[in-house]
Amino acid sequence: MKIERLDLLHLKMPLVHHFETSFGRVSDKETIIVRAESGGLVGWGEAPVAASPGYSYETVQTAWHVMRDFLAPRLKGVEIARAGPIAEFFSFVRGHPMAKAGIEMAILDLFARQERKSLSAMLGGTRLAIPTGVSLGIEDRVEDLLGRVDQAAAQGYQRIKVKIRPRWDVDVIAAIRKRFPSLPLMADANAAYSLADAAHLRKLDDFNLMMIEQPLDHDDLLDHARLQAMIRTPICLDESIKSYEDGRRAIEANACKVINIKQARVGGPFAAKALHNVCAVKNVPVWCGGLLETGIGRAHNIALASLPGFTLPGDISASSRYWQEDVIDPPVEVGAGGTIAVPRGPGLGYTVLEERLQKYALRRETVLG
Ligand code: OSB
Ligand code: MG
Repeated sequence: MKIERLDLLHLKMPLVHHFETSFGRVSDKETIIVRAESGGLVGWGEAPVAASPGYSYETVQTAWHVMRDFLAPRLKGVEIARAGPIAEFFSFVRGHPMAKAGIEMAILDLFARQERKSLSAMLGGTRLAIPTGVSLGIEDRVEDLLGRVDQAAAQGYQRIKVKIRPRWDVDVIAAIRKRFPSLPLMADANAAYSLADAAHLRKLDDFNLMMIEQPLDHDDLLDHARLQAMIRTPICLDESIKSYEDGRRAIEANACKVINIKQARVGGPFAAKALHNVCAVKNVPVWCGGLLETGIGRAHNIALASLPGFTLPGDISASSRYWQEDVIDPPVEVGAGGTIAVPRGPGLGYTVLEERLQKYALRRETVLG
């Protein structure tokens, strides 16, 4: 297959509720949708970058630049033999995993449509439905967060993750545990602490958390290994795992007991699958994380989470938890048991609503063809 045309769309979509983490609050999600064309078929991907470099160094501007000026030209006239790690063509570009992932997803979708298989089938997924959870941001008042936990539990989510940061941590978790003694609960610090906070973080051991996600620096493994030796709560890494190799090293270094796999963060669906495979061999449980994706990135995440090693509920929630109107039809829905059905149709398995993309697009450019 040759990619005949590649288009980028910069979207800005209003969130139904603001989302606050230790690095800031957002009320809109900016993202890049990738549209790839070949042989009369269209494939879709998403580079779920943000407007600002808070979670990672990649932003809409850097990903646009890297895709337009380096990655897309590399694909010109190239025959891609089969669905696989397209990101391998991109090894001449250091880093920028989200830019690479967006293109790899779109090409995987193209192959899936050509072969009339679902994304899940293309990746080797085995689940018909995936167990899922929700990620709740920092609020102005603890009462507001308790209300949102209440609502999410009633909607059936199988576990609830709350964001923490210094001064919004132990007391908040204690308040949630008091109201919901047996709720499957975890906390995500988004790199807000240092090893000097170990004694404070150890207080979280009293609350039976499933895990604490990324307590320390975004590119650290050594201090996470030290911290894990000092606390009982299992450490899950997110920001620290920027590639398959990072994941392998983290396991060897005992820097974590769980890994949050995000295909955008590790460079694409095939690197994500490889990481899932090594974690299965090493008995490290994994779950599928998210980056507030539109329905397009969300469909890719659902397919990834259908692989057998994704045993823990992830951060793939219903479209309505983020959007008034999603860019796919039907929207992603969570059933009463806290599961999402894995679509069986070819490719994404959802219809992309091009007029919605147009409505939320700030910019569109053909970067190949
Ligand atoms: O750390 O997992 C994270 C959202 C944006 C950036 C980082 C993170 C998150 C989430 C929400 O926790 C995941 C989602 O619901 O898509
Ligand atoms: Mg996280």
